Amino acid sequence: MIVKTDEELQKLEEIGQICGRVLKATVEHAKVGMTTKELDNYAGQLLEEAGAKSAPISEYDFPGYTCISINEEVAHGIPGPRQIKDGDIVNVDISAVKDGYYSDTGISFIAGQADDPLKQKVIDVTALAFEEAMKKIKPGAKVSQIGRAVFNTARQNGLTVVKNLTGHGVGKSLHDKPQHIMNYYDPTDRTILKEGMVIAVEPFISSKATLVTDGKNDWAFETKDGSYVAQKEHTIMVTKDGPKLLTKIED
Ligand code: M2C
Ligand code: CO
Ligand code: CO
Repeated sequence: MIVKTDEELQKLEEIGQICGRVLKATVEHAKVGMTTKELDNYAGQLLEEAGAKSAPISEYDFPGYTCISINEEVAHGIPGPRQIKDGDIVNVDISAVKDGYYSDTGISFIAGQADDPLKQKVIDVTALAFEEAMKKIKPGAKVSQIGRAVFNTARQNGLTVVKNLTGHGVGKSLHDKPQHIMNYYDPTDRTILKEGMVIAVEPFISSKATLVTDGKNDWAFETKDGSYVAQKEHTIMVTKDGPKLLTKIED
């Protein structure tokens, strides 16, 4: 969506901060030995207390309040009986709606002690790729510059991007226009960022994989090569002064 009024911005800020706070609390609550459904119930409770509804449920009838993906599951992991283990790469992705306005945010982290330094590197480079993408965001810039920045950051650090998972517009629906914000340079995408445009930027960076495939159920996207993948996602609004991160929680 493109924000036109102060009321719209205020509603987006409200749901953005709810998603950001729920993500932070859920990550802090995650412990080795907990099941992903226990973690999801915790997030679902916080969303309800904030007066928000899970977007995956309201938009897609997804079987969970949130998406929780572990290791080979890269995205759309269904919360369930799987226990979080020491050294797992866990991704929590929170998207929710309140008063008709949507927001989306996610992060990957290592549960307990990492057994391989490459896992933390993939997470750190994902954060760096996100920051490099933010530097490209201003009215008049091409959307394709986001993907270029993400891809170059991954490549310069000896890592890959997962090419078939993308960012997207957000606001009046979870997956709004522009439909896809690539994590690589797509010269055919001539979409221009406009003032007030609301988008979810979400790099997926891997130690090796360039694609995900359908996984163990109707939802999960997975890798089959044992590689590590991390995601970082914020909902942002394009302003004259650069990106305004609606889901970021200032500490
Ligand atoms: O938009 C995402 O970040 C998720 C969608 C949840 S709906 C089940 N919040 C996403 C992740 C991966 C692929 C596409 N979209
Ligand atoms: Co998203
Ligand atoms: Co998301």
